[in-house]
Amino acid sequence: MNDITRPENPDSRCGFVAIVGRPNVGKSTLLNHILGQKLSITSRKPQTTRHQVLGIKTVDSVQAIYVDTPGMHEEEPRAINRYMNKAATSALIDVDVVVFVVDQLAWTTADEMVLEKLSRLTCPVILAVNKVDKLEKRESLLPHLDMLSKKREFTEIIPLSALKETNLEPLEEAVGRYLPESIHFYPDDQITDRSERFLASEIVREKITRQLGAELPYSVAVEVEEFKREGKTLHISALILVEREGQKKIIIGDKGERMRRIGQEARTDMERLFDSKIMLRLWVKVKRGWADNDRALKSLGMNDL
Ligand SMILES: Nc1nc2c(ncn2[C@@H]2O[C@H](COP(=O)(O)OP(=O)(O)OP(=O)(O)O)[C@@H](O)[C@H]2O)c(=O)[nH]1
Ligand SMILES: [Mg+2]
Repeated sequence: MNDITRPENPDSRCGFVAIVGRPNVGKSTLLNHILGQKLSITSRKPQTTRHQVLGIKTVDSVQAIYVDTPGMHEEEPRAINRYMNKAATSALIDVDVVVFVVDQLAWTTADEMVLEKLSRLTCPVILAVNKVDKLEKRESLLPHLDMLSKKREFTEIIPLSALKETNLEPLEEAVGRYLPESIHFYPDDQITDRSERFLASEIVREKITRQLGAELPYSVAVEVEEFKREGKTLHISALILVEREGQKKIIIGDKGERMRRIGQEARTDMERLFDSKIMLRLWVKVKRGWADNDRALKSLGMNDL
C-alpha cells in the first residue's frame, strides 16, 4: 500500500503535540516562547485560552505542530466551560506526543484530573514542570520531581521556565525524538493554522482580560467585523460583546479611558504580529447571556467539536 505520508527524505518527521494542563500553569506562554511569536493569548487569570490554536515549528527536517488547549477543569454547567473542556479533551485524539504542564511545586486535584484524562493514552507523555524561575529553594525541586515520577511512566520530566526560556531546548528535542517519520503537513515557514482575523480578535480579548483583572468575569467575546488591507495599512474593526450593560460601562471606563488603553495596547501587538500599520476601531455591544447559550457560542465560531 502506498503511504502518502512517507517522506522522500528519511529524516523528515512531523506530528501533533498537545500541550495540556489545568488552567494558568503556563501552557500558552510555553507555546509562544517555543515559537518566538505571540500566537496564543496569556494572562494571570485562569481560563484565558478558549480556542484550540495550532502553533507550527519547523527546524530542519522536523516539524512539530503544537496544539495549545484551554485549561482542563472540573465539569461546570455553563456552556462555555463545557466547550473549553471538550476542546481540551478532543485535542488529545490522534496526537503523537503530549506535553503535560504543571506549576513548579504544586500538585492539585485539577492536575490529578488531567492525569486521569491522560491515563488512556498510549503516546509518549512528557511532563513539563514550569515556572521553576519562581522556586525559592532549588533543593525542594528534586523530591518533588521524584514524587511526580511515580504518578505515571512519563517519557521525560523536564523542569523549565517558559517565561525565562530556560530549558526549552531539551523539551523541543525530546518532542522531536518522538515525532513519526512523515512529510511535513504545513509549509516550513507557516506558524499557525489560524487566520489573521482570528489572531486579531484574540489580541483584543487578551487586552480586555488583562486590563480588567477581577472586575469582569469571562463574559467577553470579540468579533472582528472588518479586516482590510489598504496599501501598507490594515483596517480592523472589532465588536466587543458583553453580557450586561454594567460590563459595557466597565470596558469603556471613565470618559472612554479604558477603551482607549485597550485599543492602544492591542494596536501595538497587532503592528508587531502583522508587521503593518494598524487602524483599529473597537465597539462594545451587550448581547445577553451569550456565555450560557450554545447557539450564541456557535455564532462566535465556538462550534461543537
Ligand atoms: N514566573 C513565571 N510565570 C509564568 C511562566 N509561564 C507562565 N507564567 C505566567 O503564568 C500565567 C498564566 O500563563 P498562561 O500561559 O496564560 O497559562 P495557561 O496555562 O495557558 O492558562 P489557561 O489558558 O487559562 O489554561 C501568566 O501570568 C504567565 O505570565 C514561567 O515560566 N514563570
Ligand atoms: Mg492558555
